[in-house]
Amino acid sequence: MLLSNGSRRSIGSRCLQQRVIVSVERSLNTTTATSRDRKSQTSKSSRPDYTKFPTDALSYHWETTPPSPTQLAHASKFFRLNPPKFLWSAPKFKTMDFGDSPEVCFLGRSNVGKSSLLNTLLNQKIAHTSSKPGRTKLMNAFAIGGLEDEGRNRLVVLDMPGYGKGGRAEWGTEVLKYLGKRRQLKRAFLLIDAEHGIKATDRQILALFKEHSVPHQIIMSKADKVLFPGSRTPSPAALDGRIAGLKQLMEDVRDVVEPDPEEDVYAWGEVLACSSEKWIAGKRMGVDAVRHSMLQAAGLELKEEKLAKPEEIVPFDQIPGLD
Ligand SMILES: Nc1nc2c(ncn2[C@@H]2O[C@H](COP(=O)(O)OP(=O)(O)OP(=O)(O)O)[C@@H](O)[C@H]2O)c(=O)[nH]1
Ligand SMILES: [Mg+2]
Repeated sequence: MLLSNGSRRSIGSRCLQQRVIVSVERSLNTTTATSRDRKSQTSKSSRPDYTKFPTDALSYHWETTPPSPTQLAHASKFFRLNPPKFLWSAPKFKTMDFGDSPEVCFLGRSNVGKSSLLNTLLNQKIAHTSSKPGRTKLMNAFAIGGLEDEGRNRLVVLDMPGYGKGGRAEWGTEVLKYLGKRRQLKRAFLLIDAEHGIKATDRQILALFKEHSVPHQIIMSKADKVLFPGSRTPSPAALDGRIAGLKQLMEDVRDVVEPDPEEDVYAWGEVLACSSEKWIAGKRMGVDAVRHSMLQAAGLELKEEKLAKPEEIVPFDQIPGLD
């Protein structure tokens, strides 16, 4: 299946990943501690150790291969080394700046967490956020990899106003123009709140993607609210159950996003779940996978073939048994 950025996806065999559910390890045994140690260990033991959290719980790939740890590390480093620069804000499509850099945008209902995720992805509080819907009122563009458009390692990221409650009809018109006309748009990331699932307005956007052949991918935002609701540390069994619930949700999303794999060629064959707030093993949950996906959309990801060692070429006359 040929996608707009020219890459080919393997289809057919459903990539049903084996669910590796590992229990949450509780930290440190405190029985022989001195009082100072005990104090520090108590604070540590109240924080669960999620280093064995099954990272494959945060994504569902049916036509793609999950990124390798090296690719994830590369994506993380790319954004660390390339801090974002504010480019422009535009109320209307016709007032947007044009450039040739590859572009990705973040769309979704108001309050779904677009601006927060962007700040997390870009390692800077550069986009405005609020607990009230309707905070982002303009289309805001940020450049990764320098302000000058030299065509190398430069990615433009757009934070869009939300739709639905708190959104405004005129923003919808402008976003629609953008989706229909923007040549540089390599992938639209549609955020769906993991707690609330797909709504009617999301389905309308999905229909627009289809109508305008926009490459798109679903991101389940605020996954912490599903996996770690409340302040109590979940028991391993409770966490396992919630992980299974999230997986099911992602599978259900697939059926809405890509009911016909032959026809819906612009739907990227994976769903990623993440959180802008929850940390696991020193990283924000699922965020590097989203970074990798952004780079991949722009052709800037670490290509796996670069990692492979060149194969040794055996001359024909030295192949055993071919005398
Ligand atoms: N628990 C949790 N809360 C989040 C997360 N991401 C965002 N929030 C909260 O959700 C609220 C809305 O976040 P924003 O990033 O402003 O949402 P938005 O989609 O940009 O909203 P609009 O600009 O109004 O369209 C804020 O109170 C955030 O703190 C997350 O991953 N987990
Ligand atoms: Mg916003």
